[in-house]
Amino acid sequence: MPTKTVTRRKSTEKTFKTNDGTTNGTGKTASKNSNQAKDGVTDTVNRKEAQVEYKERRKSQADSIKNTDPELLREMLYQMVFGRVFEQKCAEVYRIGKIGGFCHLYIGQEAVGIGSIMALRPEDYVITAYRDHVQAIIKGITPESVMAELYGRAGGNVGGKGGSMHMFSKEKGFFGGHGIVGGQIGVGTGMAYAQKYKETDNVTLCFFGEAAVNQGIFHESLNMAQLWKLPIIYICENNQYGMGTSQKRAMSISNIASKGDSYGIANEFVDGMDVLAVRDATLRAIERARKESLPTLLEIRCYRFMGHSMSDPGKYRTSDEIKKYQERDPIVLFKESLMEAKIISAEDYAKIETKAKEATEKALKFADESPLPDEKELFTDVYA
Ligand SMILES: Cc1ncc(C[n+]2csc(CCOP(=O)(O)OP(=O)(O)O)c2C)c(N)n1
Ligand SMILES: [Mg+2]
Repeated sequence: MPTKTVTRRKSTEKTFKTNDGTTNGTGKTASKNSNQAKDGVTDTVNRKEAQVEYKERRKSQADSIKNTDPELLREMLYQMVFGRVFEQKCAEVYRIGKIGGFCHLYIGQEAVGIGSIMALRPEDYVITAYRDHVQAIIKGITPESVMAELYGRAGGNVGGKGGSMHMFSKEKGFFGGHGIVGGQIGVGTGMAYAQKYKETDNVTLCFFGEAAVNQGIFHESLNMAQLWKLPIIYICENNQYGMGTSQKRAMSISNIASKGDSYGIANEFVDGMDVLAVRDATLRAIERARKESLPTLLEIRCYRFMGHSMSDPGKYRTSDEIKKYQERDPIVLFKESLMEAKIISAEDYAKIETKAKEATEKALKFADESPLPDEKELFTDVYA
């Protein structure tokens, strides 16, 4: 039988008003997709198109730069460069066996974690999946303790017993590092419930990949978050692949932001190669969460430059596709925008790179010198 799919599609994708019409905090229907991607957006290999997009991003960054503190802009660039250098080193030392087990890198996605987490206050919470090294550092866990954790040493933030996927610090409000796809969405929703129950005005950022959206926990959590009006920002990092499976092959409706409409949750599609677009969208969501105690779903479109993990042979995508996205590198884009706005010079950038390399070396030295966990730690902190 020939396949015929289109006729019912409109009705599944339309937006819905919440019961009282305003409770999603936008004052209108839930969808706020002004820059919503059309069908499939950026996943065709077309270099010319990529260059045009790059120029457009530069223009929009120039506008945001005018409204942001130059010191903060420099710090954001430093953190992005540091995240990149730190993880390039992780790949290097993994290959010589200093890091064992799973290791998922964030290279290419830095703008998402840095743009959003740097918009928070220290008392706010973050919870994420296993691609967690850079996000943990931005939330305040030291690079030394992240590297030592990767090395499985006692100086790691969970004493060397968690490893790459399980960075954690209650003091810093970073609640993992979770290996079960989607598991953190339910826990994060509970964290936001606690923030509200205790009458704080703090918020939770809950990160997950696009593959987690197909899990039941995503839908159950979003329903509860809007029903109970929880101060949570769900950040779907849509890097377009779940291990070796492209989103196109796994998801019936690729417009993830619009899935918030099913639960009356305010939602936005965001360009994840543009750190300032991420920051601006997160600030809007934070305000909604703090002032009105309402959730938001952000779909942040990005791309991972490395494999799913260090053991991924990467046969499911072409090198041309990867190159196309590397041409839109979020760090290069931001650096060029800051140079054009005269916020940094070429000399400043060279200093930023040197500082990032030195900080990475310091973390490596700390990890190398940190002892293995003591034998008596074998049965502490073990719950199952
Ligand atoms: C419940 C569950 N099913 C399957 C897996 C195996 N698995 C590990 S990562 C992954 C892909 C997840 O992709 P995505 O959520 O898009 O995150 P990304 O790796 O792209 O950051 C899968 C299927 C798992 N860890 N947990
Ligand atoms: Mg993914």
